[in-house]
Amino acid sequence: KNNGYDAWLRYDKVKDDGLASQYREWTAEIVASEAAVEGPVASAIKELQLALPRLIGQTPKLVEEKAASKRFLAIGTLNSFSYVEEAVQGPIAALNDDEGYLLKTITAADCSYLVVTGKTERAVLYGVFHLLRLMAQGESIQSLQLAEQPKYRLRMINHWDNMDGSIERGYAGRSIFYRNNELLVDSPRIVDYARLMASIGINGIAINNVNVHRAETFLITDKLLPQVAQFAAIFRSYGIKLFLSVNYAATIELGEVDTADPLDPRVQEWWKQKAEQIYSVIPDFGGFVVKADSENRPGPFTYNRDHADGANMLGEALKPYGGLVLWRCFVYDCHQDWRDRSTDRARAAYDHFKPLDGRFLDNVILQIKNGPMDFQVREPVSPLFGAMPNTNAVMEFQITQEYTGQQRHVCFLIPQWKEVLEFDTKVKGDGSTVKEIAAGSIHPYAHSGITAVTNVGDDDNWTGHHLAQANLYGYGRLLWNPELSSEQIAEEWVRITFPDSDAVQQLLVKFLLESWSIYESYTSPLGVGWMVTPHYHYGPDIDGYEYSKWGTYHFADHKGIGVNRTVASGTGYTSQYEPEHAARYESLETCPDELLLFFHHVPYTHVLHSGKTVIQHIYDTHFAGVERVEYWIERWKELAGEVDEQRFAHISGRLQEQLENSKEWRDIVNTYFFRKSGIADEKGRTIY
Ligand code: GCW
Repeated sequence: KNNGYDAWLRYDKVKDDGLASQYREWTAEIVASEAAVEGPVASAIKELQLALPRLIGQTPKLVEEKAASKRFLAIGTLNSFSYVEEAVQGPIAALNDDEGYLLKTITAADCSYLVVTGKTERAVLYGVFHLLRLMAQGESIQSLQLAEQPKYRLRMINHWDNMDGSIERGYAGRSIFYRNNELLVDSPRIVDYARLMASIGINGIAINNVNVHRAETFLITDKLLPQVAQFAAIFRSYGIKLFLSVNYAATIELGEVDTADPLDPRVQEWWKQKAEQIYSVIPDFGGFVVKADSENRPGPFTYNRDHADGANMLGEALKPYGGLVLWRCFVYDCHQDWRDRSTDRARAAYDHFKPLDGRFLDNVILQIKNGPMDFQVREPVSPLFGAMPNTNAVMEFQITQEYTGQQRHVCFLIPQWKEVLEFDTKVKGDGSTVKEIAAGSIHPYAHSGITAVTNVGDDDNWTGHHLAQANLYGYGRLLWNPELSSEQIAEEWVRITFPDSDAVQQLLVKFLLESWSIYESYTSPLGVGWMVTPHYHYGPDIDGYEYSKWGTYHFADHKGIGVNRTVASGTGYTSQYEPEHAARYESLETCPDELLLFFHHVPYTHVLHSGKTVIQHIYDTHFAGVERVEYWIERWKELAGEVDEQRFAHISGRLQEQLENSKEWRDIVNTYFFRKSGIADEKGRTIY
């Protein structure tokens, strides 16, 4: 149990006797007429049957019609009840969403009951998970009146899993879906994974890497589709649609058509038949995720066609079935000459896609990374997001900690994502936040939402670091309700995951909330990014990418550092923002400190708004970052005995590794800039 496998679905025994007996009273009998039919309601009942014995040591009695007890739980879609309708219809009607649910205590003449209901089975499942979350946190369920619906329609997860079992940028073991080019259809983990995902409201999962290599190209063929369909069936019973990443050049790769030209009728016909074939085995198939003309993947450019041509060809094929195309905008020149100062990778997505606005079909959605570069610890928000009013969009986050410590370091990413969501793009005046754009409330998108690259693998605890589970949990919760604060999300997660100790809960919340800023402080400074070991992206290598083809440079010399992205004298990237932001980033006076080196090349002696010089800021933050890691390790040690030994030891071990690695970062970054600049640390600390 303490290997972390249950994650936030532990359902540890409720300690408070009063609450436990309250829960027992309300859940002794469960009325659920839909329990027998396979589907999300049945899954919800199963979850209750698993959870309640653990939480309160009582197995609920299932009944089909109205219960005999004076208090009971009633679970089902609105239509499944004959007797509760009036009391719930009003609040349910007020939910404009078929995923919204109601938890309501109803007092009738002869009994009181708690009803969990919604318009669809999926809504009921979400409602039951909410109820269980309340119990796991020790909240009273006596008089509930709770109606909730998700902010985002698409709440997706992307896996970068390969069929050989490896995971691109995976830091938690091997794939839970594949091994040796076979699908693990009998693995019990798949159901548990679906439970975890449904419990945080995820409704779409793409099960393979966006880099679709040869083996995965076959996922859409007779050979493998029946097995993919088995995964889809498990997902379906948890309200989740399965998506696949597809190889843009599948026609060629599979040897069926000798071109992948999107305007060639043979290619179009091939994909239409492919769609028909997929939907014949997976009737609720979600659609395709596509990485095309990106990092050496094939795409329409080969045929002098553009992204709209490519995406629409697939969109046409999926349209009759309601399928979606998630077309990624991570398109840039990955064969850049580092000597060429005019090409700016940050500009690429906007330059490629913005001119295509209005040309994409209704079931095509552009998938845009949160920053213009690549999931760095700090980046400005992508100027492409919101810039195409006539094109559906989803925001792409990265839960897997590729550039944020690879699940060896603690880096709670919810605060980062919240900053992105709260960013007011101004595309339609004040209030045009990313949060609202992704919800489709600024531009009238047909489809929108949020997706993210997940951090799970087959490690016992799914995420490598126990504390990295908080990112996965928080991701789902944030998508359901982005008004939740980072603190609320962290608190919720610790209370469910470490229910035994207040001291542990208090410490972990504080640590999690500070962890992103700690990681930022000892890694690359002031938004400049990178400085990581090439390819692996763990640990420092200041010049690792400096003379490479990847377009990721810091341009440090003996006088200064940073990338000049101004219109006045740099790459002109700032002009991709709305005028207010463009002006703010363009000017040294108004550019925020944390992004200074993303937008400007400045001397080491440049004085920040904080009052420090750039070089002193680098030294100070790097020393401070390591000190904070040391501080939290000391605090954590004080909790010995408060946490089960297994998790205590695991977390202690990872913290030690974080400390060692943060010292490498500190000393290498500080030494590098000391040697480059020749400027001594004001405080005379050790620099090598
Ligand atoms: O962040 C980069 C990663 C690649 C990844 C790519 C992408 C799947 O280093 O591993 O490839 O982004 O998002 O396509």
